[in-house]
Parts: sequence; C-alpha cells; structure tokens
Amino acid sequence: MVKLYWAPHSRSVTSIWLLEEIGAPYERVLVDLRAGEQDKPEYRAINSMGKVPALVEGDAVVCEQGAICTWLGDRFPEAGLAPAIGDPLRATWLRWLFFAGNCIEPAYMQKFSGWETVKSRAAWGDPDTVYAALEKGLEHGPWICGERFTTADIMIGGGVFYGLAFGMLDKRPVFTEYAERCGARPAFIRSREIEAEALAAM
Ligand SMILES: N[C@@H](CCC(=O)N[C@@H](CS)C(=O)NCC(=O)O)C(=O)O
Repeated sequence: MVKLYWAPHSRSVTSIWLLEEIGAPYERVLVDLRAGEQDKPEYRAINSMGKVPALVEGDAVVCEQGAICTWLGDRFPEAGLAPAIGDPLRATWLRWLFFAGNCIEPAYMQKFSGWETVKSRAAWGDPDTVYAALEKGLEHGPWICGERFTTADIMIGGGVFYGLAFGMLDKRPVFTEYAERCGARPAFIRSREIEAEALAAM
C-alpha cells in the first residue's frame, strides 16, 4: 500500500488531495515539523532534504511533489489523471507539472524576497513572465490541460492557492476562479478536512 509522509500546513497536503482524487487505499504518516521530526535520521533516510511530502510504495521512495504526481498518475491509470504516453495532451501535462516547481516556486520566492535577477539568466525569467504564462495557460480552462482534470492541476492548483493566500499572486479572476473550481472538488475538500483533523489532534 502507498504510504504518504506529510504534515498539516505544508505543501504535502496537495499529495493528500491527489490521493483522495485517486481513491485507492493509502496510509498517512504524520511528520511533526514543529518537533523537528523531518531532521531525524529515520526521516532523512527517506528524504535527504528533510522535506514533506515523501511517498513510499514497496521499494520505491518518491520525493518531490511533481514526482509524486507523475508516479501516482501513472500507477493508477484507471483514475484518468495522467494522459497516456503518446497522447499529445501528455506534452501539455508535462509542461505544467514541471512549470510549478521550475517557474512558479522561484517566482514566488523572488516576489516575496524582492531579489533582483537578470530575466534572461533566471530559469523562470521573472514573476511577471511566469504569471502571464500561467494566465494564458488557464485561459482555455476549466483545467490547466483544458477539459480534462489531471495531476498537473494538483501542482498548479496547489501553487495558485499558496500564491493567493500569501500575496505572491494577484487576485486576477482567472486565478481566483480556477482556485474556486479546484476548491470545490470533493477530494480537495476531504484533504482540508484531513488536515483540520490532524491539527486538532496535535
Ligand atoms: N521541493 C519540495 C518542497 C516541499 C516543501 O517545501 N516542504 C516544506 C513544507 S511546505 C517542508 O517540508 N519543510 C520542512 C523543513 O524544511 O524543515 C517538494 O516539492 O516536495
């Protein structure tokens, strides 16, 4: 069975959202970040970065949200969350899966920290370039790959929630409406309930 290492109030809640979308049984293992459990040798042996999420399935250890989305999307094809190899939609799907970590995350940190960078040298360009590309990508919604909800929406949706909540992303209708669509999904609602239950028990 898939085992997910996670913590409330962290990016790992998006992996719960994904597992709830899939609907297969899985086990959740809480990592208490406030108690520093992520830095203990037992957890570092799973993720040497000391970050959540991490997913374990048999001998496979999957770290990084994007890798988890890719792994689970391919492992549970019946859930229909990952376009098949050879399907042209897979190109769009891969682009947005990678865009979240490669472009959105650094753009947020630049916006948050006010770094000066050279647009042509930074892999993400700059925040305005990233946000314009994201806006264009969402123009033909309802989902980032068009009509079909995929694991790329878990990555992009998770990023949009985070950016809106912490003020790194402008509240343009294209972003807020997309966040509303993601937030209305039963699996997303369930992931927030699981987070609230864990917080209450801590
Ligand atoms: N690159 C990682 C980032 C995950 C991440 O940032 N996790 C944070 C919580 S949001 C974390 O585990 N922080 C604990 C720490 O660094 O001590 C991924 O995409 O999975």
